[in-house]
Amino acid sequence: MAKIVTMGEIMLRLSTPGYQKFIQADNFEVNYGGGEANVCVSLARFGHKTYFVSKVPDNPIGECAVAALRKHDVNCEYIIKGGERLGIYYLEPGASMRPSNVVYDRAHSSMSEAAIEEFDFDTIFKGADWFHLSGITPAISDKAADLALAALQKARELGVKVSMDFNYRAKLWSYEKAGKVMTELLPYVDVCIGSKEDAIYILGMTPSQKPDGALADDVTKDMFQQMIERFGFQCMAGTMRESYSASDNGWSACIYDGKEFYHTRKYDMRIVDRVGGGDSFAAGLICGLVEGKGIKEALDFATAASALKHTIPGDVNLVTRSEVERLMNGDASGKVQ
Ligand code: KDG
Repeated sequence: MAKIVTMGEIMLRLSTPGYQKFIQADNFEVNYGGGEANVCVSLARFGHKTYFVSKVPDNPIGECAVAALRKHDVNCEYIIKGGERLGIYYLEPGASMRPSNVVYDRAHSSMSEAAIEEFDFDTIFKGADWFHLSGITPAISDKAADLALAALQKARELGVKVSMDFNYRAKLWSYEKAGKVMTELLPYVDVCIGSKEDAIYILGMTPSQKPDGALADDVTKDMFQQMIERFGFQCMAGTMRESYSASDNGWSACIYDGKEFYHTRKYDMRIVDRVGGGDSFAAGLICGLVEGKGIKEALDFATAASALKHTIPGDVNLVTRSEVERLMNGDASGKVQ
C-alpha cells in the first residue's frame, strides 16, 4: 500500500436532477468534488493510503466536504480549517446533443486564499511515494499557484514521484496565463497527463506535421515527444475521446515514454456523468505506476477504470479494482454478477 498525497480544492457541487436545465430545477442534488480530491478518493478505493491537502472553512459546509472524503477512507489530517468559504459549482448535466454547463461560484474560497506557511510540507511528504496535482489548483488564484510551486519543489527535493494533469479550465484562466504558470510548474513533474491540444494551445508548441494531414496518433506522439524533451517527464499520457454526442462517446488513451507509444483499445460508453472522468484516469494510472506495473498495463487499467467512472453519478470514481479488472478482461455484458 503506497502513501499518495494530492492537493487541491474540494467544492460543493449542486447539480440539477434528471438532466434538467437550470431554469427548470426546483432543487439541486448535493455532491462534493474537485480534481485532486476525486483522484484521492479513487486511489483510496483501490486500497492505497491517500492524503488530501487543502483548506476548507471552519463551518458545517467545510465539515461536510471533509466527511465526504472520510467516508471513502481518505486521510484528512492535512486539511486545514479556516478562511471564508467553500467553493461551489453548479452543474447542468448535458444529454444527447446538449453539452453540460458549469457555473463556478468559488471566488475567495478558503483554498484559493491559503498561504504556503500554513502547510508543513516536510511532514506531509514524509514517507510519501507519490504526489498528484492538476492545473485546476494553480488556476484558482495567484496564491494557489505559488502554493502549487512550493509543494512541487518540496516533493522533488524529497524524492517523491510527481504527476500532474493539465486539466485546463477555460472558465478559470486564459491559455496565455495557463502557459506562463504551467511552464514554471512542469519541470518538477515526472508523469504528465494532457493532450496534444494542451501542448499547442497552452504551451504554444508547433506540431512537426500538419495536424489535418497526419494521423491523430502521430501528432499526439510528436507533441508528447516535444513536451518530454522540454520538461524532462518520464512519460506523458492522455485520454482520447471520440464524441458521438454529449452522452455517447468512444474512450481510449495513449502513453509515450520517449521510446514506445501505446494506444489502448476503445470503450464505447453511454455516459451517465462525465465529470471526474479525467481524474479517474489519473488515479488509475498512478495506481498502476506506483505498484510497479509497466506503462502499458498501467494505462489499460486507467482506461478501463475511467470508462467505468462515466457510468457513476457524482464526481468520484467508486469502482473497485475487481470491477475494473472484469471490464479489462472483456466483460462489458451488463449481466448480473
Ligand atoms: O475534473 C473534475 C472537476 O472539474 C470537478 O470535480 C470540479 O474541480 C472541479 C473544477 O474546478 O472544475
